Amino acid sequence: RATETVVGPERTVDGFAKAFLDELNFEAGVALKRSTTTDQYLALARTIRGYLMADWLRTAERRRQNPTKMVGYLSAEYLLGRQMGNSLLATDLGDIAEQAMTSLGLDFNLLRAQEIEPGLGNGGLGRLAACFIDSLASMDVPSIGYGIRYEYGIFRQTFEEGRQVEVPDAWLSLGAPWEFPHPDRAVQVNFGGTTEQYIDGDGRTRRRWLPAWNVQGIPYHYMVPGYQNGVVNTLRLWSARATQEFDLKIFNSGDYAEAVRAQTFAENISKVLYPEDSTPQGRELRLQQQYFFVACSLKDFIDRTLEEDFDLTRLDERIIFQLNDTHPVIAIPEMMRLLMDEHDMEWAAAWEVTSKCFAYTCHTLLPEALEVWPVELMTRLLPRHMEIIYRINEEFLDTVREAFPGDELRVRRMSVIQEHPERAVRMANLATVAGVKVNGVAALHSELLRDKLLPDFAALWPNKFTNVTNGVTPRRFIRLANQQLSTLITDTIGPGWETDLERLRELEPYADDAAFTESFRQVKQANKDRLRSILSQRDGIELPEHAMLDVMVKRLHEYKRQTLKLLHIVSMYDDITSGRVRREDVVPRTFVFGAKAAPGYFMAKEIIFLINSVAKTIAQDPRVTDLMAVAFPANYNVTLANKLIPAADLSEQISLAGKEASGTGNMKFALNGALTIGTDDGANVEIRELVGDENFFLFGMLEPEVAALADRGYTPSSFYESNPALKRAIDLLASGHFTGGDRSLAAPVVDDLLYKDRFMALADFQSYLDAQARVDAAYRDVDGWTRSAVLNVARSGFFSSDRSMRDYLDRIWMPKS
Ligand code: DL6
Repeated sequence: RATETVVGPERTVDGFAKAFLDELNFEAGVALKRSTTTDQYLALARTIRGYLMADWLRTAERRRQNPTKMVGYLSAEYLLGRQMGNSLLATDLGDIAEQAMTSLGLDFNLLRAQEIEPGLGNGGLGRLAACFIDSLASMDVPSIGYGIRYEYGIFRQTFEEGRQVEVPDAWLSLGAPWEFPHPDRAVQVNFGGTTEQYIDGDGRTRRRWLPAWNVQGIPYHYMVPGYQNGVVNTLRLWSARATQEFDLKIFNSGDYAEAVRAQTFAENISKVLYPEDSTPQGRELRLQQQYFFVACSLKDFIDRTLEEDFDLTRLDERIIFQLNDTHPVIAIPEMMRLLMDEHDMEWAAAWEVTSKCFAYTCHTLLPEALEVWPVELMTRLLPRHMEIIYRINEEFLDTVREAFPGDELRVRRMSVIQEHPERAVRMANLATVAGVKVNGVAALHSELLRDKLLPDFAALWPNKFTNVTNGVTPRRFIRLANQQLSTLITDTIGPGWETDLERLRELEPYADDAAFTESFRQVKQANKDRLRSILSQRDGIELPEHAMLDVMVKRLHEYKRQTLKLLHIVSMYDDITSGRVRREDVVPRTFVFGAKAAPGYFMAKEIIFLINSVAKTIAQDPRVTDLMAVAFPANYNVTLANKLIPAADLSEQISLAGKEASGTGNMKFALNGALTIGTDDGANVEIRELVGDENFFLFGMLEPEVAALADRGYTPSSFYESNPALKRAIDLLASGHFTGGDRSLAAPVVDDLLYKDRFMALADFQSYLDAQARVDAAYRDVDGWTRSAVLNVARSGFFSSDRSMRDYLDRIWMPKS
């Protein structure tokens, strides 16, 4: 039999052009001169992926030949961003592809712009997962990502009269050239029904699940290329399909809706990304999604292991599943069920291995964001799992009682089952009980997680808790996003920094080099010019040419405090229009916001409306247009982030201390030479430590001060009464000046700030204003600012997601000891 050797297309302009035409003519069946831009985009994508294919097959074969312990990243979200640029970078085919397209008379950049990014995530958590799988491939770590192939990802945001309107994200509408469906490898997933006791063939009493309904999980494979290293890992996303086709008999009787009812019901499971961020609410479909994808993934992995004839009692030698937040935690009872009910293991043996196969990452500090599932729902949807959870809990609580005799309050706090306000399963507790390790995502977060969120668990198992500070991939967020900066870095310190980001340190001496800093400034200006032209074309937003670019992009959430930013803007506007400051003393600024609000989050949507109202009023007021502008381009996503971040001068990271678990945008900005104005929160703490106090604008209460103020009783109105600048800003907002004279339109946000202000924006206002004054002074000193910006780049190498992966490997996945 001939041996299979997979050879990709030739790496020449002609070879590329030929492969492209083959795709267009023979795969799509279209002649070049009759082809549409979409045809050409699809053919280009398929051509590029053709170059990755040989590496993909080789990587898989190499891993099969030498099976070792793998990392299974279980995440309900992957915010991948566009694939084409990343694939071109990974294969180093950019120039060849461009020349090939030009040789065929095609506009390469126009074709690249056709791609709709797969927005299969809500925000930071999903983007982090995408950075991590990029790093794992770039570091050649045997790993696989598992998730859900949502038919509709995060909604597309539009604005109507300043208000957010959500439009479905039909990201698959042009076809999906980056995915490989494998319906032949479908997996069955059961739901509902009951459980029963029975006697098995060996006379043992056992329990089993008698499910009521099922769906199929179809795997879709995505390539995850490493950076120019010949490695291509796999991301396996599951799509739900009905087990049975539609009912032909009912269809023929004319009741079309009923005929496809079961199909629609099943396919709903992977239809839409759950539109929540940080405040998950228990909804049945969401639990179905979670169970659906972990059931598919665990079965998939166990089947692979069995192909190898591997003893499942040693499964932990083959896999460590990282649980990306609580969304995949139902994998724990599912693993127990699989091992016991389908692979005949006893409880003790199954627990022994299960409790070595999972580790849990917590991504929040808001207690309300810790998922709980009502026992009623869990019992109805997953009755066997509920039984298993009860037993895990029973044994766990015995351990607690043994360690802390007579402390029933502690037992109640630690129980996997909460009793009030309703009986529910606490997924974070379950993950902590079963996980080998629990980690937070920045040093401060891990500390607070251990000491404030899960202190009882830390008292029982201090060694279970660890930290891995988040990171971002330098490939996408420097090389792809900021090509000019990348070239400057490579010209200065040589190649290779993309996979060894600490090498950016070598730039430090250049912070005082006149030629380098001049080039650095030119790069920033070019990125600003590019952004101005993109926003003009994309959103019809015209930005002034010369102004400090002050950017706040992230999900809209009260704890992130977009309102504090808004108060600063209003205050600046008020100072200028009332003549309180001399015009020549004002440092012109352009403020850019990018933020989506969860569709059901009332206050977040009111804040968006108010920002847009302020932006509009400012744009129409000739007294200020030469000094300030506010832009809020709709639909902030990974693609826009890549254009915005490299252009920014100032990065706004202003959450209330103790509320932002880490942040990753903060890292991307620093790496692209923006200075941060920020609180002592999340990864800001580490950014400041690394870049140096003098290159970071710190403000606001520290976390213990926040806690002390909350304990004393926080009354926002007292800050309003005692601070004239704050009072003026709030009064102006409340007056209706920005809302066409209608006070009621500003009232929801203003009243909330005055009477509630859960995240203490008013308490931090003065400190924020003072820090902004320091920003202005620093920006006036052009050389000093550039120096700080260079040092931010040079000292932020720590925030590569490659480092995060090394930390996970050393501390959690494959510790040496
Ligand atoms: O760890 C990734 C990202 C952090 O950078 C953010 O600080 C954090 O808010 C976010 N968390 C979530 C999930 N919230 N909950 N649960 O998106 O994770």
